[in-house]
Amino acid sequence: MLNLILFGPPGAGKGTQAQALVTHFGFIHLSTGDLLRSEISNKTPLGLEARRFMDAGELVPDKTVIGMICNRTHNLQGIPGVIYDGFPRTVKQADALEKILKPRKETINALLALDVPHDELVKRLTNRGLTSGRSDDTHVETIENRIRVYHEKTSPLIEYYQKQGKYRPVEGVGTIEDITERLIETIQSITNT
Ligand code: B4P
Repeated sequence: MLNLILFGPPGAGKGTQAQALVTHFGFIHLSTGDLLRSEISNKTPLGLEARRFMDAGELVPDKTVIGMICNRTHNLQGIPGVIYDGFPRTVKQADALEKILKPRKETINALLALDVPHDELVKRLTNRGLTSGRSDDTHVETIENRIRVYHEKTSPLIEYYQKQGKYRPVEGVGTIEDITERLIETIQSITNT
């Protein structure tokens, strides 16, 4: 079973592309952002805690997110692969994911990293904020903070997976279809090696 991380700064298109890859390959899509938003709309204690961080453009604490992923992964069997979208976002989360996969004799096969310039990220998220109702897309200061947090806490994962020979950069600017095509080719090159 393939375990792929769809990686990139906020607004890089992780959620958008994950859906296209699910359609193409039949993967399961695990998005921590979607799981957290569902907890918020169900007004669970976890959602109430997470909301404070998300509204400010900060990361939700590792313990909360890791616990959520553990609950969703323990019975994943008989599928071609999993796309982790928005997880891991810290080195601690990456270490936890390895510990979850190891007893199943699995590992992360690749970090598919969408490369998108800063101004394009801000433009995409601001546009989404006009219709999504997402509080973290509404104010440009929050968007800028999310991008800052990405550079500080999440981008070190590039080196983490590069050292393991798993880093696969993918150009993230262009039409959604062109980017999907690039990702499909990259995934096929991984499965053919
Ligand atoms: P996420 O839900 O993961 O979302 P994201 O980073 O905003 O966006 P994504 O890259 O998926 O962008 P999308 O495809 O939607 O995180 C939200 C928050 O949850 C985080 O800030 C954090 O607080 C919390 N969180 C989540 N996971 C966590 C973790 N592991 N640890 C701690 N906290 C965590 O695309 C964005 C927009 O661009 C869309 O409108 C889309 O239509 C558009 N777009 C996409 N591709 C395009 C293209 N090629 N051209 C033009 N526009 C495009």
